[in-house]
Amino acid sequence: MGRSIRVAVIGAGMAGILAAIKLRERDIECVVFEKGDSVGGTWRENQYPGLACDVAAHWYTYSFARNPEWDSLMAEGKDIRAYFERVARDFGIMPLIRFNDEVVQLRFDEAGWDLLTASGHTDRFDVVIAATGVLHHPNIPHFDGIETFSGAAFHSVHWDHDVELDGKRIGVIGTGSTAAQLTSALVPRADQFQLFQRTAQWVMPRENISYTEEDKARFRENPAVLEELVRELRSKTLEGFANAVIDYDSPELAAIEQLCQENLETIRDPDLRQRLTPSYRAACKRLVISNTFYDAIQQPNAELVTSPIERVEPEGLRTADGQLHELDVLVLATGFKVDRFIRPTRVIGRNGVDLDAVWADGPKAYLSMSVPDFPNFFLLNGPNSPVGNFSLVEVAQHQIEYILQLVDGIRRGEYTEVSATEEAMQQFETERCEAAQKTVWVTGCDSWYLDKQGVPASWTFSYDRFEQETKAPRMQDYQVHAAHSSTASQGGVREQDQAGRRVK
Ligand code: N01
Repeated sequence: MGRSIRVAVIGAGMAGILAAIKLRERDIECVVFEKGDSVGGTWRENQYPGLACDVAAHWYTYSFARNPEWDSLMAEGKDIRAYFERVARDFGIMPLIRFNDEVVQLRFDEAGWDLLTASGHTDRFDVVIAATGVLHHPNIPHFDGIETFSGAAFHSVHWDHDVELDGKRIGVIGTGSTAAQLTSALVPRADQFQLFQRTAQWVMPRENISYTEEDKARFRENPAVLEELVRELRSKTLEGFANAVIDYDSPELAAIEQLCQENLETIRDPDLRQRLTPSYRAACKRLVISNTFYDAIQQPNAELVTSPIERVEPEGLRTADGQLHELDVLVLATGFKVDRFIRPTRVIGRNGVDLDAVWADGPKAYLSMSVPDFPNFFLLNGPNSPVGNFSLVEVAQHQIEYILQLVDGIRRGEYTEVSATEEAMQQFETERCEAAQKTVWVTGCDSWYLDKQGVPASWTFSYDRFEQETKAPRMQDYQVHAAHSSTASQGGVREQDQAGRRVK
C-alpha cells in the first residue's frame, strides 16, 4: 500500500505487544520502546503474593491468540505474564523491542515525531502509538514517620521478594482489589495480619472454577469450543456489568447489590460485618471480586483496623485511637495515579503545544484515542476508555483496529497528518459528561474513577456504543493535512493532493 511509514509504539505491555503484532501484519515498520527489561506491562510490574486477574482468563486474551491452557477462570498473575511473553515471542515481536530505554520526549514537526530516549537515542517516526497503561504510576501517600519504620515497607507494585513473610507481623494499608488479594494470600502465612481500612469495599463473590486436563484438551483440539466459552464469559460480564455501571437505576445494578449484600452477610461477627459495610452503592468504587477475602479477614490471626492511621513509628503503625500496631512488614496497597498515561514523557504537538498543558485539568482524548493538535499520535487504553471489570485486551483490540484505519490513510497518501478536531473532542466530552450523571460512579463515593472535577474518567456510555464508535473513524471528526499542503482541512472532505488540488 502506497507510502511506507515508520511507527513508534511506547510500551511493551498487553497493548504495545498487540500494536506491534497488528502493525507487522500490515507490513508497517515499527519500533517498540520499553523502559523495563522485559515485556508484560502491569503483569511484569505487579508481582505481589496473590496477584490474579479477576477478569475471566479466557476472555482476557487476544482474539487471535486464545489460550486453551488456563488452569482456572481467574488466572494467576505469573501465568498471565507468561502468556504475554509467549505471544510476543510467537509473533516475532521481541526483536522489535528496544528495552531499558525510556522515551522522555516526543516532538511533532512536519508530519512526523522526533523521539528522544533517556539514553540520548533519537529517532523519527510518522506515527506514535502510546501503549503506556493506566494503572502504572503508584500512589504513595505520605505517612508521618514512615522513614523511621524499622521493618520493611513498600508499595504493592514494588514488592520486595527478599523480605520474609512467613510467621511475620504484616500490615496492609488499603482495601482495593490489590489489598483484597494480598489479604487472601498473606493471612495464611503471617503470624498476625492487619488490614488498615479507610473505606469499606463491596465484595462480589465469584467462584474460581478450575479447568481439568480434559477441558484443556477439548479447547486445544476444538477452537470453536474455546471461542464459545469466551462468548459466554464475555456476554455474562457485559450483560451483568456494562449496564449496571452506566445506569444506577438498572436491574443489573440491583442484582449486583444483592449479591454483594448477601456476601457481606456471611460475615459472622456483627461488629466486623458492620465495619466492613460500605456507606455507598456497590460498584461505585471498582468492585472487588473475591471468594476468599471475607474468609481470610475472619481468621483468628487477622484483624481489620478502622481507626485512622496517625503516624508510623519504628515498631509499627499508630492509629488515632492511640493503639500501636506492631509490624515487621508494611505494604502500601494504596493504588495508582491514574491520570498520567504517557506522562512523564514530554509530548509536544503542533505549534509547540505541550500535552501537560493541554491536560492540566485532566487527560482527555477524542474517543480515548486522539488529541487535537497532536497529529499521528494515538493512545491505547487512553483517557476515558472503558475500565472496570471488562477485558482491557478486548478494549485495546477495538482501538488498534480503529487507529490503523487512520494510519492507512497516511499510507495511502490521502493525508500526512491526522488528529481529532477540537469540535469533535468537545462534543465527545460534553456527551460523555452528560452520560456520567446516570452512572454508578457518581452515586456518592470517592474512587480512582473520578477526576479532579468529580467526573468519572471513564467510558460513561454503553459498551455497545464503544464497539459501534470504534468500528470506523468518522472522518468529519478529524483534521487532516495533505502532503506538502499548508492547508488544513476539517472533516477530511477538503483534502488536497500534493499539487494542492481538491481530491475529495
Ligand atoms: O488500588 P485502589 P488497588 N490512607 O485505588 C487506600 C486494578 N486491579 O491497587 O478507598 C489510607 O483501588 C484507599 O482508600 P479509600 C483494578 O482496576 C485489578 O487496590 O480511598 N488508605 C483504597 O482502599 C483496581 O481498581 C486487579 O479510602 C489509603 C486503596 O488504598 C485498580 O487496579 C487486581 C490512603 C487503594 O485502592 C487499583 O486497585 C488488583 C491513605 N492515605 C488491581 N491512600 C485484577 O484482578 C489510599 N488508600 C484485574
